[in-house]
Amino acid sequence: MQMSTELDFDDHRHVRDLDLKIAVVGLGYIGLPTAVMFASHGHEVIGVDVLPEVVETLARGDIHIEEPGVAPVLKSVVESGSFRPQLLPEKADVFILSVPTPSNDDHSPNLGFVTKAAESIVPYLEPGNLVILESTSPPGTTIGLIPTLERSGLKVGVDIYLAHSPERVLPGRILIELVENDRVIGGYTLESAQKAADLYHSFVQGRILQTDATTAEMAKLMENTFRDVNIALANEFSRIAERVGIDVNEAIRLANHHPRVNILNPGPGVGGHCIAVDPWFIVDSAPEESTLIRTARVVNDAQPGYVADIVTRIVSGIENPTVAVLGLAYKPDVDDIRESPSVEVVKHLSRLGYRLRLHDSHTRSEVAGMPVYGELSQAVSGADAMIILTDHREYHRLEPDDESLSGIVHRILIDTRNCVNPNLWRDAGYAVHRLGVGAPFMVTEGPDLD
Ligand code: SAJ
Repeated sequence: MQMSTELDFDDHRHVRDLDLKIAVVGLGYIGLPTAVMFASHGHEVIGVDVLPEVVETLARGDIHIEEPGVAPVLKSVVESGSFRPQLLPEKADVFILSVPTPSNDDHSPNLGFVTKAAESIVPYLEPGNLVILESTSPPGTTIGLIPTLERSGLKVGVDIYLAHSPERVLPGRILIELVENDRVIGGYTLESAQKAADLYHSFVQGRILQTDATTAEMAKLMENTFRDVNIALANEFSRIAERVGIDVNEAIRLANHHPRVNILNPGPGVGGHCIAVDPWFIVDSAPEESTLIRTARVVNDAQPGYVADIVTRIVSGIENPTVAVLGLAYKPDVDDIRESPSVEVVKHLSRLGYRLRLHDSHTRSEVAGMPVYGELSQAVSGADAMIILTDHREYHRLEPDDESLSGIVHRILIDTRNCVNPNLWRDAGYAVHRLGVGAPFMVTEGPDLD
């Protein structure tokens, strides 16, 4: 079906009076905030999760994820009875599937959770129901659910409505972005798209953009692929900068003054469950056409090893060096260390035989069998070098004479996130090495003509 019209609503109709019963299947980082959002906007919401401990925690009004702002809303919707977590679905007007779509080891998409979620709602489907897939999915996944849904005896597009509405919110800002971001809705039919658009108007204040389901799937994948390719370009520029002897950060800052250029930032790699995964869904769908996308993935995946090589060069003169690793989360100011490039760097350094002391005040997990210290002084004490891998706000604010750094043995700082002011640290006696900076990049004195 071709639906090229982009219908958007100038009047943000808030259809609180719809008062629907909505079952949200999958109560993770996206499903839970979405469910409580609907529950706090006039709908009756059933939250479904296969994990009993998640259901029990939520039923008490407690939360199992860290995401600003969600806990108080959850508490109030549990208390008011508009949100009910449970293990199995039940009859409802709308079913929203919000389950993970991970990659297999060979990077092929693993749609097992989506299939199971779709199967789980089949016994409860009734004429007039709307089914929405929110999980980020390879092109064709939504319409691929039709045979499963039709096991209910109902015809999709005739008896029930089907749409894809990819989430596109940023962890750490989910509640804000659910409301403010524009939302793409892909319908199997025009009517399906319209029904889903009406529903999301309950809380979305951004524009609602309608299209067909497969285009919506691709639009979401293209957003994250755009970012991945752009970060790969920045990482490649940083290697080139080291070779030609310039500061890549300075060059990027200058290039971005061009009104149509926006280069992203180099770093130790790309983490999270989205940007490093989604491009592979496109590669899997069209391998021969995806050479650039595949290459970008390879460049970004190689970055932790590249950073480990830099460390090796820098500490090579020190016997049995101990390296303090600053920042393990996959991005600044979050606690999430899954798929984190910092963890990959730690594994590389550990394989190379270095003694490591890890710091991250946002997470208390173990990494590669090593404790993660919450106090910086614990990690730095006795270290021969420090490396910043995640640009948590606290590292930006760190000063070389900070009490927590007094236990460092050799004053060596490696900054992979353009986090510190190098002159400040050099003045304090530190040897500062920055990713993407080849020395020397500026002649500060005139040539000696004697
Ligand atoms: N990174 C860089 N350099 C940069 C920007 C990011 O190295 O210039 C790294 C980060 O350190 C991190 C990784 O990329 O390791 C990804 O972080 P991110 O903040 O760019 O994105 P995510 O994965 O937290 O969330 C993305 C978002 N997508 C886009 O910005 C296009 C979000 O809106 C999506 O909802 C989310 O993926 C998703 O669920 O798909």
